[in-house]
Amino acid sequence: MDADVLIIGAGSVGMAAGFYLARRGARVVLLDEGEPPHTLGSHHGSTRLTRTAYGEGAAYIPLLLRARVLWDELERLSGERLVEPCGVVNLGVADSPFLAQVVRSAAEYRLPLEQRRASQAMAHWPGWRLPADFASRFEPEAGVLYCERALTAWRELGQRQGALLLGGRAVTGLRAQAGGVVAELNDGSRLTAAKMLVSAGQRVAPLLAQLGLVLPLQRVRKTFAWYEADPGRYGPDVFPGFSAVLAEAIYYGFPTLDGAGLKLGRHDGGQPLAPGEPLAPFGAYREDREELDTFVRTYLPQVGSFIEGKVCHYIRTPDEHFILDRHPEHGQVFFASACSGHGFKFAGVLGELFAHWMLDGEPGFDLAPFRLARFG
Ligand code: PYC
Repeated sequence: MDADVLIIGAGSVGMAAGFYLARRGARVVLLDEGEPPHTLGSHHGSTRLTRTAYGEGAAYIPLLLRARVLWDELERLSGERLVEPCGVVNLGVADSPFLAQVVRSAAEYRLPLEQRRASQAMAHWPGWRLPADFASRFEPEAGVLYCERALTAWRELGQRQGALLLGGRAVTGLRAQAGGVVAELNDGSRLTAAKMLVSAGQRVAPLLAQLGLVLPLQRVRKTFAWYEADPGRYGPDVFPGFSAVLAEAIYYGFPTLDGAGLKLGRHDGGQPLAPGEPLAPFGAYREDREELDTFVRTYLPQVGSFIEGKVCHYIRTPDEHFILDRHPEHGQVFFASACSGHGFKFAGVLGELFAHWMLDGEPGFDLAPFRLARFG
């Protein structure tokens, strides 16, 4: 065998898993089509939100509590600043299901949460202009993650523990055999391993199809952009990261960090893409700029001019919950997919979880809500 564990896709979850597996003494080989961190997957764009009072559902919270511990540990181990502790405010109409779930999560897990009506929120954060029926749910212990720095930290720490990262490699064929897996690569070589984690973003569905599994995934093109913003009004000391659930759309954003400008993206919507289809550049669609500018003009009137926009993709499941599973017939094959645009904050805990699952036989968390079988 060339490795104890082969990881296909060294993006957020794959790179983290490589580190946690190598730290446990496993012989790990990671394959990636690019040289991560890169812009081909779901880990670029500088920043991601991290939140624990989770509007997406209570099933995520045990994972998020562990994730927080691991982000702090990764900062210590790497000596890099990875977390900006600016808090995150969730905005929307007061009785929206998302805000209600944030409040329930905070109550159940005793997480600090500050609740304000629209007028109170605007007095507290004068950068916002909110409709009168809006409310804010502010989680002071939440914040912003520096995503590419985190990838680099896992990569360097994993390599120091002996993990082998092979960039520029695509898998052209995949087979499960007694006691292991075989991967054929685009350079004509083959790799064998006892176990495998498939965490290759848009490639997960086509790769697992070779092992007889159908995943109900949709890839979508997404956009985000930076705008000029006064740090005195929109910097991390005075303006938290945010999610804004409107009747017609969901937006998220970040304070201006290191002078980069306020970053804004739309979470829902996007243009459907086939696996492998190139991403049209920012500005290729009229709405790329229009929907972000409209949000800024309406809700953040003191934010200045557009600076630049970028594109990325989400891989979505129909219910927008993750798929974290093990092949029902080939138990040596594990897969993590379709974090549906809200997964980066979980990368460390998922990497650790897969390391435990592959080495000890147990993931250590209840993964029933994230199993592929829920789609029938
Ligand atoms: O915080 O999970 C998040 C998020 C959603 C979209 C972008 N970030």
